[in-house]
Amino acid sequence: MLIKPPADIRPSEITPESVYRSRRRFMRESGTLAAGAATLVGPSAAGLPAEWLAARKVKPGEPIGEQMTSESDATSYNNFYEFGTDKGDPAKYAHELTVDPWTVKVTGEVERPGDIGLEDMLSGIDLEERIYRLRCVEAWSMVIPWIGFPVKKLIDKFQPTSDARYVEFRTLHRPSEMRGQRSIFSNIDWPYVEGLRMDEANHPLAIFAVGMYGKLLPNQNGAPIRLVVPWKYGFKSIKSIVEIRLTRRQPKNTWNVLQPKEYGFYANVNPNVDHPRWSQASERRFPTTLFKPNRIATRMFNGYDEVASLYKGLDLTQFY
Ligand SMILES: Nc1nc2c(c(=O)[nH]1)N[C@H]1C(S)=C(S)[C@@H](COP(=O)(O)O)O[C@H]1N2
Ligand SMILES: [Mo]
Repeated sequence: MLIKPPADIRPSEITPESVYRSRRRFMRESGTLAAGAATLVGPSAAGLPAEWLAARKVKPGEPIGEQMTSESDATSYNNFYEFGTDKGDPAKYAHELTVDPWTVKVTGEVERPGDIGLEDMLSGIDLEERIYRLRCVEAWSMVIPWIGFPVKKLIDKFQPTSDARYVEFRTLHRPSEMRGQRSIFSNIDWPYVEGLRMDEANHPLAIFAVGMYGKLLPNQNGAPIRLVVPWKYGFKSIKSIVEIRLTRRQPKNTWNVLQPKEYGFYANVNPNVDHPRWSQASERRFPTTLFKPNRIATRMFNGYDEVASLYKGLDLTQFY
């Protein structure tokens, strides 16, 4: 299975906008899209009680002067191969996942390893909104208001040892509720895994998200907790995390294992290093239509220049 090359045409582009919209409305009303809509609300949909977020102060995000992607685009055009390979599959099928209760195992090079319930894990952690660009390796991008907190805040709670050099993250493996994991066409070695160098994980821009658009995360966006690393291609931002392991050695990461020539460990957004099958110099920024593809130039580190010092002396064409 390959991450699909940037499709410059998608259904919303070849169908006049009004027809597309009314079809979507029809599908929603007739229940075809009920999954996507339903996961936005409801007590158990996101692994945390619905009141949980309402009861917490969330520091508002700083505007970035770029148009925000609509909530409906960000929750209906997704990559989450556990639920299928089509962009619409996660919104259709992610409601089949039960995310309540949710436990995260923290293990490896930490003084205080353990299994911990999500609510306990997040107690005492301040939430903030972060309005970030998300740049998929397939050359489309969005601007999404996440709600979360720095990765470092959580990892520090478990007291990394001096041997901790990397952080590995694992997604839930539950084929009974994740139809993509049951698919005979999938060649992904589940669970989906990702990793960061310790200094990357500790960078203040790297966050765990538990919400978006002022609400708990919908399942298709990685409920109840996912990583968001805005200067890297989207596949690094692993969803629905159940295990965090601190390691001495560089962890495997799913897309690198599948196609090492095409997807690296670092995966920093880089307009100067093309994917072997397409250019990374530009991207389609949502909203995009046939008449307005909204193609914009891709920026080094996705515009987050403050991370450049992490990669001093590293040849980014070799360590892509
Ligand atoms: N577990 C898991 N995490 C994942 C993926 C996936 O297939 N499985 N897809 C990744 C890719 S390729 C992208 S672009 C982002 C998309 O996040 P979004 O759907 O919230 O926009 O999730 C990433 N995290
Ligand atoms: Mo992606």
